[in-house]
Amino acid sequence: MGDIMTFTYNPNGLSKTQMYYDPNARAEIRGGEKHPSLNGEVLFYQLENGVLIVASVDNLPETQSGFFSFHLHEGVSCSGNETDEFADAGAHFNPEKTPHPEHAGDFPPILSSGGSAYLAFVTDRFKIRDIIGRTIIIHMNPDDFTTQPSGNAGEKIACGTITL
Ligand SMILES: [Cu+2]
Repeated sequence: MGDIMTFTYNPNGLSKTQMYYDPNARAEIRGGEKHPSLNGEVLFYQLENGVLIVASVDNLPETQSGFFSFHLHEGVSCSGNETDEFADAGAHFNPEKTPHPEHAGDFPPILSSGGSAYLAFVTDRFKIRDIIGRTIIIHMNPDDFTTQPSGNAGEKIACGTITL
């Protein structure tokens, strides 16, 4: 992957990733009513052996652990209702009907540093063509990777729709 990304280091930290290639898909993440300043971007790059996912998020709320569950959900809308702002994001993307955390949509958690987070990882659990229109969700709690069906992830605090 040395080919695909460069990092620029400066005294203030690591700058946002710069890619040589345009992403194949992206999702713009926006916080819900309780977290209006929360925002982020998730980029998807189709590789030969999987999908490279690069996420940057700012203005995460302060929590004890600093970890937030991060999933790809099967629903195609960030709309919701009074009790769950992003209810229409639905369940985790799980075409194989496996238990959590073997869902295709199960991601590594986000770690906040002073409200900001950055992570990059590769998953071979889906192809980009399978996920266009679906939703990326950040939850309030860390994922315990055990509880069914969603790791006791808690409230959905931010959502974004994946577009080409
Ligand atoms: Cu989730």
